[in-house]
Amino acid sequence: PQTIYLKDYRVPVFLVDHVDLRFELFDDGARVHSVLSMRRNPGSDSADKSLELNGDPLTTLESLSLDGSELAKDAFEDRADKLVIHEVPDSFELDVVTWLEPQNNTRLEGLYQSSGMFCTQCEAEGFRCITYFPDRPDVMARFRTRIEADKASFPILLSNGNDVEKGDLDGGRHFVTWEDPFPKPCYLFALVAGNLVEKRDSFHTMSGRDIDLRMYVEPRNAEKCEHAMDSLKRAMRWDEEVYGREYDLDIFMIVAVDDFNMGAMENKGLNIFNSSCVLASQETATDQAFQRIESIVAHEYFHNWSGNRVTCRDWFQLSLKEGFTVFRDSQFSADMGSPTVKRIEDAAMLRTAQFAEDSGPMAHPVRPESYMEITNFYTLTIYEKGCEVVGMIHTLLGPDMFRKGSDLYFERHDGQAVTTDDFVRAMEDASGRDLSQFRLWYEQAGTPELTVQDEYDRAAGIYRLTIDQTIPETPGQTNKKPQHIPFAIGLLGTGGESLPLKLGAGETEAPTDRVLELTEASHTFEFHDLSERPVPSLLRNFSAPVRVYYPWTRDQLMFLMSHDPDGFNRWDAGQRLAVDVISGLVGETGSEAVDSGLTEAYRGLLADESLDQALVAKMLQLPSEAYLIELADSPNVPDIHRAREKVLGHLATALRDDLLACYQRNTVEGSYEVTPDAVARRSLRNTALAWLLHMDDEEGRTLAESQFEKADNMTDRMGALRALVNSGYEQECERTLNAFYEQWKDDPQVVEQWFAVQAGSSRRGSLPEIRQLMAHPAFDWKNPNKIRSVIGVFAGQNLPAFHAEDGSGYRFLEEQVRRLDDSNPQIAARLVSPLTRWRKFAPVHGEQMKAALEAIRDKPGLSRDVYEVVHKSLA
Ligand code: HT7
Ligand code: ZN
Repeated sequence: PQTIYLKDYRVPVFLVDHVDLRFELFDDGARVHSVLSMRRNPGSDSADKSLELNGDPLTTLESLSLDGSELAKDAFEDRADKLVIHEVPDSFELDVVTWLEPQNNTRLEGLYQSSGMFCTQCEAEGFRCITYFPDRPDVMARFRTRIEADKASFPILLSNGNDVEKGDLDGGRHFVTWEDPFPKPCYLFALVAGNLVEKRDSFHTMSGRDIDLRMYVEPRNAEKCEHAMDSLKRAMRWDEEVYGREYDLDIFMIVAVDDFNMGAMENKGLNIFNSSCVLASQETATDQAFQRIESIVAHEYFHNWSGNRVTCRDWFQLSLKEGFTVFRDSQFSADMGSPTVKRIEDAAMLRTAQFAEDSGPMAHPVRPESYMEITNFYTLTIYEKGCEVVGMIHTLLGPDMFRKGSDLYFERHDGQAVTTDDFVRAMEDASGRDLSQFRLWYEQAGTPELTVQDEYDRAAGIYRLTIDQTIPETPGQTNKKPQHIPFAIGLLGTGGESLPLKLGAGETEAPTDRVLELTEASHTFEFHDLSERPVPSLLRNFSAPVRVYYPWTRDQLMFLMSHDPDGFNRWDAGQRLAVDVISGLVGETGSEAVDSGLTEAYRGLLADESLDQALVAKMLQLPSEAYLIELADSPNVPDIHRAREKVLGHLATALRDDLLACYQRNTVEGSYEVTPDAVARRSLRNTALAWLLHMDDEEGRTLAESQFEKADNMTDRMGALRALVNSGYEQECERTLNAFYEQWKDDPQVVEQWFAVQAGSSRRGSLPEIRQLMAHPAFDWKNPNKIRSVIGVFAGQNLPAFHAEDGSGYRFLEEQVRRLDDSNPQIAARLVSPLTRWRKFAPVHGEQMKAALEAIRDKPGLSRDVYEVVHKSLA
């Protein structure tokens, strides 16, 4: 496969002003008529008379005419993925007819069928599977789309924009024509045809317009739309209030489909969602799912400005829209719930998974320099690190200047396809700040490492912090330059009070919170007028996506856990303490004691009702196995698993009474609500239950069974089920799993949760059990959600089984990737990910992981998607 380089970017030679599409949808395929009004780009420097359009080998070209005359066979070349017309005038109309087979499209890109309905997925390069087109985001055109289909089977026909015409046709068929007034890249094109129910609502905008809001779902899901619709309205209001952005079309539509490669897609005016990311009812979705839906609905809606009105010049700029939009949806979720908890969740995910990506063979900058298959670059680095980069600009500029910058960005670039550099320039121009060094965050891959040393000069009353910065090598990048890092800190006195941070000797008034700006490889900061040695609170609120090394003592960590006014650092101190305790037990086989400090710290958390219960719920979660693995050198996963289980077992035994009391105290009265307090209470109860069942406590078992029976919501039902699945109560677990399945077998989203709770359990998810799940009638190789909930969860969450000493977990994944590579290469490439870090693991594991990668590499006809991941991992 060919590598595409950013340095080779050239402006398009031909532009498309208008696209007129006509889709004829049939049972055995679809015919697409496309009329493109094209003209030479005055800004291009090519004197070449030929025109190149992108296409796909699975699409058949039926006819091709230029300005009304059918082109002779020798006037063009129909290569597998390209159509080259040898000579075209400077301005012309091109008529293309293609034939596709959506019913056989298992890749789920372009036009395909899901549960009998037609739908599209065009980002990143799916439009070329529908018709020949200059499929690149800097070609923006106005689209008019006519859809024709059987009226009884497909009463609903949707596309972008406004419906301008509809009517009946012969043979029981009908049509609807849609017109989108906003020029857009073809990746934002969408079409849906199906037998769907419509849920309507409306939104009154800040300028007084009424927007028609519509959700389309399969009839069985009619009662699961309310939460998404409410989330949408909250997001629309929030974007007006916080960013001054109003919705532009008269209609905004959301469609739910079962078969979808990712979470959702922001097509102009017609967002398409994976059912699992939009449908919810209290009986079928957990609190986490409710929160995820709110944030994804908001994310896709926010793209209307950050992505659609202002889009990417090329796919190297993907983070321009994704990083900024994740930042916007994180701000939104923080405003809707608990900002500290949201920050903890984001940072935990980043430190576990994005840091791993950033130190592995697929590490790439937020603005990559090259790729083979762009779908492999929808990564945590582009999304989450990209979000952190925007967040650091927000921290450096402050909220008011940041808003001025975003206003300028939207105003300056409305209707354009631009670069991350344009975004940074708007921020600079609005604020007057120089962000030239900051741009390295977009260019250099790898997670910066900060080593912090301190000394206290009692006689002078000065506390010195020295911070050294290094950025590790990543593929293709050595000798990195220091980056511009906002480093938020505070200092605490022995009584827990926040001390003034006086950076100069003469400073009288000083804040107790400061953002230090690191720009050099090493900095020393002096804090004056300190009568005692303070305890440092470093990188408050996780102000930059970096690793911090400082030799905290366990006493300091326990102190910060209970005194730091920064909620994030309270949580972080608890995590560091637990990591230290668990790491100390890895590989030990005797009956080493677990530090009583950790037990007492947790006892304090369980008992203190004056604390923010949402924060307590987070603090009670032990560091995940994935995070412990990420922190370790040459990790032995089964050893890490055993050490963590040992600590959990010890805590559960020592804190039994506290856990029972916590369980009883946090019963949520009244009707189900997804408020931060109710979510925290359910989380606390379910954590207490999980811990009790971890040591097979009889009272815990009774509580779990009764909670499962009586629950009026999925959070509690799933909490009880998960606790039983991870306990030694095999019969009770079996009975409950069966009862659960019997009750919910007709609901695919619930069945996915049923698969996942088993596949992710080290007690229930042995390889033979995983194979049984895959042989279950509800498992479906064509449905990405089922693949993710069994194979993805096994390899990503059931770590001791995946990393079994005999290598069976790796061989299993190899087998599944090879199988999926033919039907859905995007999903296959994503599944390879856990194998890619083979070099990190102890050789006994690493060599077996490498062998699995080699076996995948050697599969005949390997897709470009999997090829790229495997070859880069083995390089
Ligand atoms: N912008 C959307 C990306 C997306 C996608 C990319 C590749 C293949 C399938 C896909 N489905 C959706 C999602 C988002 O970030 O909003
Ligand atoms: Zn997005």
